[in-house]
Amino acid sequence: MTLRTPRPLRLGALIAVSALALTACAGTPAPAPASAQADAFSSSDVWVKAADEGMSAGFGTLANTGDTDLTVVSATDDATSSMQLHETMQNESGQMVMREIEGGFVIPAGGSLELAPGGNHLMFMDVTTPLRAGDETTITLTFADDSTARIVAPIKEFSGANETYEGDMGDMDMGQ
Ligand SMILES: [Cu+2]
Repeated sequence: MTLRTPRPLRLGALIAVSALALTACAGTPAPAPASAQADAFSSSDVWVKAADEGMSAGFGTLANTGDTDLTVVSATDDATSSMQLHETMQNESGQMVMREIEGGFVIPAGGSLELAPGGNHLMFMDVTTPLRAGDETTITLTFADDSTARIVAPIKEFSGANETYEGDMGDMDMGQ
């Protein structure tokens, strides 16, 4: 009898210690990180057009779960020596031309921005590592506050965009 009684006591002591540890943990003041733009970002169905060299483009949906607008100011991908954020506009002679968008891609608060052939897109300016259909490539977006988000995008054959971009590329070279 004398041997048994200490047991529940010890258990009780252990429980008390754990409770204290938990309290201490929860109460520890964590450094409050400024809410980064990248935290509110998500993407879906992002894909990149297959290309061995030259130009290519990335498309998909960029979404913003936050309550303020998100701005993508730049993008990179190891497969291209440079990347631009492009919009497609009709020029004075009625031709559709693409050009670097001023002010970056703005993803509205609680909304999304569609990147699609013939519209806004991530422009691979000079593919240095072949983008092969079936592979994946990693795009890094940088937001206005310097936070970043990575998108792993599948590479797909897309002949339609090829036709569109051949004409656009000529216009862009001339506009340079
Ligand atoms: Cu473009």
